[in-house]
Order: sequence, then C-alpha cells, then structure tokens
Amino acid sequence: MALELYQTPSSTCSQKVRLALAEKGLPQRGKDWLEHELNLGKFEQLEPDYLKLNPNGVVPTLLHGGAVIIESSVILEYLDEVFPQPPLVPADPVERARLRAWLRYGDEVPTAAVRVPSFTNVVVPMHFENADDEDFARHAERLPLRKQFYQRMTRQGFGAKDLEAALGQIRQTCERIEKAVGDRGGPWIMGEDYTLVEVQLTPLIDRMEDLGYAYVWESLPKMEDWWARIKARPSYGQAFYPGSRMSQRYGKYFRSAAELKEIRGF
Ligand SMILES: N[C@@H](CCC(=O)N[C@@H](CS)C(=O)NCC(=O)O)C(=O)O
Repeated sequence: MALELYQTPSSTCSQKVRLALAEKGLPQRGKDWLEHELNLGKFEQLEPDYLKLNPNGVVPTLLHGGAVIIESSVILEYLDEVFPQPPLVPADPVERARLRAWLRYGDEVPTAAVRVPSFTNVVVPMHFENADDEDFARHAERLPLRKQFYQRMTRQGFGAKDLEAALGQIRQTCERIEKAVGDRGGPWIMGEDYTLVEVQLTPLIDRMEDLGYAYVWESLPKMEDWWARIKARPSYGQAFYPGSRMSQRYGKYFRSAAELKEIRGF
C-alpha cells in the first residue's frame, strides 16, 4: 500500500490527516492506507525506530512511496498536492495566501491552546498524578519537542490562569470563524468551498466539545451552524470513528470540564 500513516486514534493532529484523507476519498484504514497505531500512553512515539522517521517524537507521520512526511499541516498541503481532487486549497494565489495565514494561525493559537485542557483533564490524570517528581522530570527530559512544555505544566497539570488563557484563545478562534463565515457569505470559512482550514480546525473544536467546553462558543450562531455542517459531512464520521475520542478511549482518567471544576475548583 502506497500510503502509510503512523497515528493515534485520539490525537487531534492524526485526526486532521484522517479527515483530509477522507475528503480525498481515502477514508478506510487497512484499505486506502496502512495504519501503524502508536500508543502514546506507552510512549511508543519515543521508540528509537519511530524517532528515525519523526525526530520530533510526535504523531502523525505519513509515508508515501517511501517518502517520509511529518508535521500535520504540512501533510495536509502535501495530500492536496498529490491527490488534487477534490481540491481543498483555492486556485487563486491571493486566496491561497489567505488559507495559509489561517493554517499558521491554527497551528500557533488554537492548536497550542487545546493542549492545555487536553493535558490537564486527561493526560496528566492518566500518566503523572501518581508519578513522583523524578519520574516526571525524567519523562520530560526524553521529549525532543515538549520538554519545556512539560516543565511549565508540572505533573499536576496546568492551573486556573493557564486554562483561562487557553479558553480565551479558543474563543478568539471561534469569533474569527463567526466573522469569516459572515464576511465571506459562507457556508465555509473561505467562502463557498470547504478547504484545509476546516480540516485543520475540526479536530480542535471536536476536542473542546468532547471535553465539555462547548460553552466557549455560545452566542456565535454562524460558527455553530458551520460546526453542524462539518459534522454532517461523511468525512467527519469516517475520521472520527467510534473509539477515537478521548472520552471514549480514556474512561476513568477522562475528566470533563465539569468534573475538573468539581475536583480542582476551576
Ligand atoms: N506540530 C506537530 C505536533 C504533533 C503533536 O503534538 N502530536 C501529539 C498528538 S496530537 C503527540 O504526538 N504527542 C506526543 C506527546 O505528547 O508525547 C504536528 O502538527 O504534526
């Protein structure tokens, strides 16, 4: 099989790639692309053989005809180039520049923000609450890309201030979606066509909804309609197959927004 994807079902960056594959008519694991599932809980992303493919020690990694492609947003653009139909990037250069500006914003702001509740509500309870400081520090040392992130987070997870700041960034993203859909006449962010911008943002909004933070986009009716339209597309169900959300996967370790508030007061 020409396409191989190293991925994790519940990873937002893997979900992005699965969504792009589904939009390109390549939705099925095992049929359209070969799946290598990595268990992040067992730190398989840090195994030496995987680090040879992806020195950053993160998923996803795409293999296509022997070429190794890393970085989920780069993978999205690559897939659009090698599978041009249906196009997920506008033909006009100015529109393409607008799309890329959205992709950069998506990587810099909401992608980073979504990590804060994801780690605080699920990853920390699962791996680190019962670890000691030394184990935690040793794990952080092993991470090619996220050592400082872990050190800032601590093994208790992020605190109220960081969570509030992250929710503010998600709110900003949702307000920008509201405005773009309104200004460009919809139904999508770039206007008439569904593009990689939707592909990039979908897993982030889905994660926030899964964690119980959908209240962040209250009173943004155009954004809510946009979200309903995304969920109605066949690609959404194909990429977010049963068992691919944190709430379905991590059972007793999963803390919703409401549960976190009860336990930690924020
Ligand atoms: N910039 C990278 C980030 C990838 C990333 O952070 N992946 C997460 C899952 S969504 C991961 O592998 N985390 C492993 C870890 O935290 O150790 C991309 O977009 O591909």
